[in-house]
Amino acid sequence: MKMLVAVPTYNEAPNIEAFTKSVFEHIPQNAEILVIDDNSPDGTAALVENLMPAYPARLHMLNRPEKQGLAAAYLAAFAWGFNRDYDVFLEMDADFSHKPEYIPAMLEAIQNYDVVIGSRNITGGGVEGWSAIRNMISKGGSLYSRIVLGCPIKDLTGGFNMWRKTALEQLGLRNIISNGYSFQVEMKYRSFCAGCSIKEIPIIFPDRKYGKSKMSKEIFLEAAINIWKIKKDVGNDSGIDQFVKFAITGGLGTITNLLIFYICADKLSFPEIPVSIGCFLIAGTQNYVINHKWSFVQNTAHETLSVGKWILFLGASILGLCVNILVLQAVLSHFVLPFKFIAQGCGIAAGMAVNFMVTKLVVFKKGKRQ
Ligand SMILES: Nc1nc2c(ncn2[C@@H]2O[C@H](COP(=O)(O)OP(=O)(O)OP(=O)(O)O)[C@@H](O)[C@H]2O)c(=O)[nH]1
Ligand SMILES: [Mg+2]
Repeated sequence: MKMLVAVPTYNEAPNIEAFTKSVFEHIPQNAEILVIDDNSPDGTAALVENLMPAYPARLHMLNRPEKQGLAAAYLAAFAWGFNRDYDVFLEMDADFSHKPEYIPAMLEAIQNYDVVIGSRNITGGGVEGWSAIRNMISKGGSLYSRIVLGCPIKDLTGGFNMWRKTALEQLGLRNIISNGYSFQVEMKYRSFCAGCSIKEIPIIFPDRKYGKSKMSKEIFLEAAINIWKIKKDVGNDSGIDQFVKFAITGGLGTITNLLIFYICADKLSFPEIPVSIGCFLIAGTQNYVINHKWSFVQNTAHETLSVGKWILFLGASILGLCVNILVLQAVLSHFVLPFKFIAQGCGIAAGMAVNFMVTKLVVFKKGKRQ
């Protein structure tokens, strides 16, 4: 398998030469390195250019005009690599926190997995030279992300990861929403949701040797909030989750429906069928809004409420209404009931089953975003 090592750099002049040499010592002959430099003021790019003749056709660089963040750098690297014949991509920091010594073990593991994660949080892995506070923040951050996302990966935040090209192609890279610290979390969570096979191998992660850390309170806070956006945007909507939410939404709609029906049909003695239609329109609108905002939110994350979809939703519900009315009529004509709304309840139950299937498969059908 042919590998591309992608190395984003911003002010890594003190590290980049020794780092590049060390990586070349640990990768196969056919593997290559791509440095993505965002016009580092400290002249990182010039140092890479000086090294290029020593590694003909194996050391590449993407020069970008300004600092655009880690995610943008990696996405550019993947796009660059997709057009060439690499099978495997490795993400790596240039500051020696990701030791080149681990690359062979990762390459071995990628033979059998789609994704290989250099993990600080499994037996044999860990960090070196971090204060207790920083360690606690990092561990807490990983645990927090795992719980919020319901994702079993132990090191969600780390950036030393190897991907098969075929895995990257499944992630929907065009839809990545993170451009900071949460980028790595999002990438891994997307691979988990896409059903990729994932292997964590232990790494010891020393603090950067030279240069300044870019971590700050603001970055950390932004990442903590982003996790929720990622969950909302990427999360696998298990059919069960969706059904439970749809049922709760339907339940609320039913209460609205029955209440109006009871007042109009039972108390005011209006004819049942027109009342049922009125109930349907009101409860249907309520259901559309709640389903859009909640039950099917993962499918609608990039859409606003729209008249078109509302009509489609009501159209889908018309089917449910037809079933509703048929059942209502059947129950009314065959049973003697203390209240007519009981028959309407039966109608709603049957109509809702039809409604769910059509709503899920037609109205809130997942778009072609992946
Ligand atoms: N191209 C590019 N590289 C970046 C950017 N921000 C950070 N990097 C590089 O990405 C790698 C990881 O950087 P960060 O995630 O900021 O973490 P760090 O600065 O290493 O922080 P510490 O490890 O805590 O010192 C390093 O090689 C950085 O030089 C950016 O905006 N553009
Ligand atoms: Mg670092």
